[in-house]
Amino acid sequence: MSTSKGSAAKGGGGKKKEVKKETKLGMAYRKDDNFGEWYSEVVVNSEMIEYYDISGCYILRPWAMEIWELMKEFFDAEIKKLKLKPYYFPLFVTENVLQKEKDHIEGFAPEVAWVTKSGKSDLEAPIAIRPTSETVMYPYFSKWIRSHRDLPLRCNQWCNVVRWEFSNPTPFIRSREFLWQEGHTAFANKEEADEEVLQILELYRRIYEEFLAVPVSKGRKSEVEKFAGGLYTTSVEAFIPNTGRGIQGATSHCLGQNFAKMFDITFENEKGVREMVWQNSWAYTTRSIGVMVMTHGDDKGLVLPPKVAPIQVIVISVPYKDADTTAIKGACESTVYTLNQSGIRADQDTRENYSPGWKYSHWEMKGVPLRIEIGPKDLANKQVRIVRRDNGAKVDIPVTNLVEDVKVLLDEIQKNLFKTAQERRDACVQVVSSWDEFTTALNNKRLILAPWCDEEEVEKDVKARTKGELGAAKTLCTPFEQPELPEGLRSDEGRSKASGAERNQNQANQSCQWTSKDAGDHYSSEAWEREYFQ
Ligand code: 86X
Repeated sequence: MSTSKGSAAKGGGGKKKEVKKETKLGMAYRKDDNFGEWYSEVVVNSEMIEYYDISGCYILRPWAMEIWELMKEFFDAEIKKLKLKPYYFPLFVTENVLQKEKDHIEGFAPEVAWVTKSGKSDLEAPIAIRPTSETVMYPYFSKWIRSHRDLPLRCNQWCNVVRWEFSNPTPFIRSREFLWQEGHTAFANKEEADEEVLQILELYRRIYEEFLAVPVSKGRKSEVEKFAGGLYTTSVEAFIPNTGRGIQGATSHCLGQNFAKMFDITFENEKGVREMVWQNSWAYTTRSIGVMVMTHGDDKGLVLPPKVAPIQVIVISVPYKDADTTAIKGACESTVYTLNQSGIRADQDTRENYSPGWKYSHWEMKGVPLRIEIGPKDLANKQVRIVRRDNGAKVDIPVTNLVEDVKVLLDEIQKNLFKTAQERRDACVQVVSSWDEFTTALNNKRLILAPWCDEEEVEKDVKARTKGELGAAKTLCTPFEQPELPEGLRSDEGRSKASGAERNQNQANQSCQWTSKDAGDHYSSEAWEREYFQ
């Protein structure tokens, strides 16, 4: 069992279920009773995570790393088509270079971790561990880019980064060290940069929706929530119904020419004139795994979408007394073999010291999409029994149809998980048009779609006014897909001297913005909050 290290671990009120005695398996907490404890328990019991003796650091076990690898495989193949090249830049950065970006680093400074010693002696100067790699990479962009022929420059690296967060660490969601890919690109003009921002954002949407089966909304960040070092920020935003909080899934920035100025990244154009490059940067992290766990997991544990399941089908023999165990074993083996041959990730649990019932619970806990049971009756009938993890449905299928039927089932599970998650999220959506509706919806854990003027002052006012025990309102993004706005909210009639929040209500004149309670995340909010509210 996990300790209560998880963020949402507090909150109480969770009733412990009786843990099955003979097996020591099963979940002690229910998802709807105590979401925080439930989450900690799922990630540990499914063998994704092991807690570590440094707060905010976690061991990622194969069950998590294999999911990460599957996503990585997809993403790498896609960005290769966009001519991205793999790089690896060092983990360390000198204080001097880190300070080059000082305008943006100020708010983040408390999160930077430093190495100050080797052995017993102090280093001449402390060295920072990368919290992100702009300052590590861009001095070399400046060196490598000379002429328009050197553009575009497109690099991607898969690595770890460290941000020494102080609030509520949560496995995958908010950890002090995490894995990500960071893409950094430079172009000769803004149009090419703009195009790439959206190409990458679409890949992020596909990772979430097609692989993790998590519905997300694509959109543009507000001026307050965007990366301050850039021109504009786009993101995919997910929503966790249990907490009523939106969560940033990934982000794709157009940096404009800000960094080109800071790091002197220029090129000579066709006419021999020096110009500054246009840059983008984009990233998604292991947080995506946590969002998937929260979205699909249930009271039996993890539920994995087939596309990211390290094992898609687990085969378990059910040898009743007096059964021909050798024949059953043989059938299990050939079932796994046949499935593997057609590219399905299947395995069998041959452990003899565990009962079939124990194995069912174990693999349910780990979220394997399909379980195949083979017993004497199945053998006699030349069939296998298949059980779905997502809805518990059981079917007997003839072995002759095995591969085809399994493929159809895996496909159905993938679609069903997405559809169910989408319905759950959509049920939380509320379109509001007044401040009263807004605060009520916020307290009801809604995902709010509100008319929004995107003025910094207004956004801060809304945050300040909603800041309380339950968590301040935080804008997620202005979705690219906009609803029809009712008459009266579209124009900017009704401007008044009212305070920010009311002004927003009156003045909202262009588009709707997703808003929910603030979850806090790796990317920005904590640091910004410190800046704005102290
Ligand atoms: C902002 C911006 C950007 C590359 C991305 O979002 C995609 C990938 N980077 C990251 N950011 C910081 O710049 C930052 C800096 C320091 Cl020093 C820090 F401690 C934390 C940070 N967090 C976010």
